[in-house]
Amino acid sequence: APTDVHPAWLPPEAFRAIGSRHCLVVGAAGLIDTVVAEVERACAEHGGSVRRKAEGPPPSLVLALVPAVGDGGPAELDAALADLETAAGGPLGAEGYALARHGEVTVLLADQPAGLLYGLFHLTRLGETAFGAPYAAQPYRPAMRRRMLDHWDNVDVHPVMGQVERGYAGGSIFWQAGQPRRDRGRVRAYARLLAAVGINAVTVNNVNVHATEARLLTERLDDVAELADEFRPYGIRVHLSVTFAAPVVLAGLPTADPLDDAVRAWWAETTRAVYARIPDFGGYVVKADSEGQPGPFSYGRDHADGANLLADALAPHGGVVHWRAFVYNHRQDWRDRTTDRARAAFDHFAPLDGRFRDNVIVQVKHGPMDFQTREPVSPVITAMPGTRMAVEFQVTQEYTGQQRHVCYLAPWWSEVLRFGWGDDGDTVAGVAAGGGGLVAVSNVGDDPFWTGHPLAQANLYAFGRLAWDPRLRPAELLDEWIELTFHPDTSADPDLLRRTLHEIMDDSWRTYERYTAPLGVGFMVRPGLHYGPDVDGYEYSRWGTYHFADRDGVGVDRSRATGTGFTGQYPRPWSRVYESPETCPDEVLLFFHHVPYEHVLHSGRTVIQHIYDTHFDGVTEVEAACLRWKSLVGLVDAAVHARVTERLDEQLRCAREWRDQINAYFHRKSGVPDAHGRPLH
Ligand code: BDP
Repeated sequence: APTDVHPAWLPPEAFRAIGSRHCLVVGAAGLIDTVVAEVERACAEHGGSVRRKAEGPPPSLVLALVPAVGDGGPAELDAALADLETAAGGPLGAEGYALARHGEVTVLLADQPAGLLYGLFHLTRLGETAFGAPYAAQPYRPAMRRRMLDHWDNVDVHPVMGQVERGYAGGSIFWQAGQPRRDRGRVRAYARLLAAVGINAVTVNNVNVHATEARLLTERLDDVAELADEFRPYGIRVHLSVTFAAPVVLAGLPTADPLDDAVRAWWAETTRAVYARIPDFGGYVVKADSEGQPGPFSYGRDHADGANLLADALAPHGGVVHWRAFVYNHRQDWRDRTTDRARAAFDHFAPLDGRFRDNVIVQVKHGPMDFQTREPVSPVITAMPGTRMAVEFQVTQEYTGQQRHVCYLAPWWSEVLRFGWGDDGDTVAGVAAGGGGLVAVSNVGDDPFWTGHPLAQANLYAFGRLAWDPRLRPAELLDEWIELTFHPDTSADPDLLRRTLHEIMDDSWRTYERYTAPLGVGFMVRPGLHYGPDVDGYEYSRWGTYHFADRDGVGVDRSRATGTGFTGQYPRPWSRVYESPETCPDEVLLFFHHVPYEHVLHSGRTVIQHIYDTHFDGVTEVEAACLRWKSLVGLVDAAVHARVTERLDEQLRCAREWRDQINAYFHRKSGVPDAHGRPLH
C-alpha cells in the first residue's frame, strides 16, 4: 500500500500474530495468490515463514499456521481438518470458511479461494487470540451474497455537485480531471480494506449519470476495466451506473423505449462488448425517472419493463441490474397536502411485484424518504415477496453531519436490519439476505484518512461487517474497529484509549439526532447543502419534505384516518402501531403525526419540552466528546488527533447553532417557555 495512505483497519500490527508464525497455504489459483502475498508480506515484516503447496491431501483449500516448519505439518493438522469438515456440516460455499485451533495449530479451511481470503482477514481481527487456547471448529458464511458499495463519483468535476456527489472526503480515488487516476495504488489499497470487511462489489460512478460518465459503458470501457483489474485480486466485482437514455445519448437511436427491438438489440450488443472486455463484470445500477434522470415513464412503460430490458441484456453473462426504487415527484406543489413523498416508492413498485426477471434487484433506500437521521423502515421492503431486493444505506454522512460530526451509524443500521413484521419472522435483514443483499453509498475519497473525519472510517467498517453478518452487535463492531485501527495495546494507556473512543462514538448517532430535527420529522437542513440548520428551508419548496409546524403543533399526518394514508402501506402490526399517536413510537412520532406541542410522549414529556431538552442535551454531549478527545493527546497519532480536534470544534459550533435555531423557532411558534427556564432566544 502507498505510504501516504492511512492504513485504517489494516496497519502492519494487524498482521503481527499471523506474520510471526509458520504458514502453510494449500491451493493454487486465483485469490490464493492474494492470500499468499498477504501472508508473505506479514511474515517478511514479523519473522514468520510461508510454504505453499498447490495440492494438499484434502481437496479443500487450507491455510494452516503451525508452530514449526515441517514437510507435512504436525499430526494435529489432520485432526483439525477433520474437525473443520465436521463443523462445516456441508459445503462452505463460494465465500465461507471454517476456523479452528487444535493443539498448537490454527487452521482455516475453505471450498473456494475467496473463503480463504475472508478467513485470513478474520485472523487479523482475532490477533493473538487466534493462537492461544484451543477453540472448537466453527464455520462462517456470509448472510448476504452481495455486499456492495456504490460510489457517487463523477469522472469530471460537476459544476454543482463537485467530483464526488455528497462526498466529504476530497476527490474521487478513481477519477481525476476527467481521467482515471494514474496512480492506482490507492485503489488497490482500498480493495484490500474492503475485502477485509467482506465487501465484494463496487460501483465506480455516480447514479446521476452525466455525459462523460455515460460513455464509461462504451468508448471509455477500458477505464472501467483498469479499475476491475485492481479490485479483482481482492474478490470484488465492478459494477457501472448507466443512464437509461444510453441508446439515445450514446448511439443516436431515436428512442430508449424498453419495448423497442432496436433498443433491445443495442443493449444486448453493448453488454456483450462489456463482458468481452471484463468477463467478471458485475452488472448495471440504474436510477430512472428520479430527480431528472431519464426512465421508462417517458415511453409510457413502467419500471418492470425498464429493469427487464437491462436484465435480459445481462442475463446471458450472469450479470445483474440494480434498479433503484428511489422514484418520486421532486416537483410537487407544497400547497397540496395530499401528495406524500413517503408513499411514492411503494406506489410505484409494490404493484410490480412478480414482474421482474430473476436478475433484477430492486434497490430500496432503507427509509421511505431520503437517508434522514431517523426514519421508519421503508414499507417497500415488506411488500415485494416475489422480487429480489437490496437494501440501500448511506455510509457517506449526507444528512448526518457530513463527516464533520462524529456519527457512528451502525446502531441505526442494526435497528433497521432487525426490524420485523408479520407472523413468519420476516425482517429487513432476511429480505436482503434472500434477495439482493446490502448496498451502501461509500464515504471514501482521496483524503489522507480516506473519510475526511478519521472516525468516520468506523461506518465503512461496520457496514461491511453487518452485510456479512447482520446479527453482529454495533457496540462490539465499534470495539473491533477501535482495536484494529488504534492498536491500544501499543499505546501508553490502552484502557483509557479504548474506553474514551468507545464513549465518544457509541451513542454519537443519537447525540446527533438530539440536536437536529426532532422526533423523526426530518430535513430542517440547508437546502441543497444538507448541512446545518434551516428549519423552514424546505418548507415551501417542491421537494416534498415538510414539517408543517404552526402555532399549535408540528409533524406530518400520514395516518389513514385523517392524513395521507401512508401508514396503510405497512403490514401488521406496524400499520396499526403507526396509525395512532398513542401507539406510535416517540422517535418517529412527527414522521407519522401532526400533534400539538403539549402532546405527551411515551417518555412522559411533552413534545415541546422534549425538543428543548434534547437540544440542550445534545450540545452537552458534544462538549463532553470534545473534552474526552482532548484527553487522548499523545495516545493517538498526532495527525489523527489534530484532524479530529478540528472536526470536533466544528461539530460543537454547528450543534450550538442547531440548538439555538430549533429552540428559538419552536419557542416562537408555540409560545411555550422551557420548564427549566433556560434561554431559548
Ligand atoms: C439524495 C442526494 C442526491 C442523490 C440522491 C439519490 O441528495 O445527491 O442523487 O439521494 O440517492 O439523498 O439518488
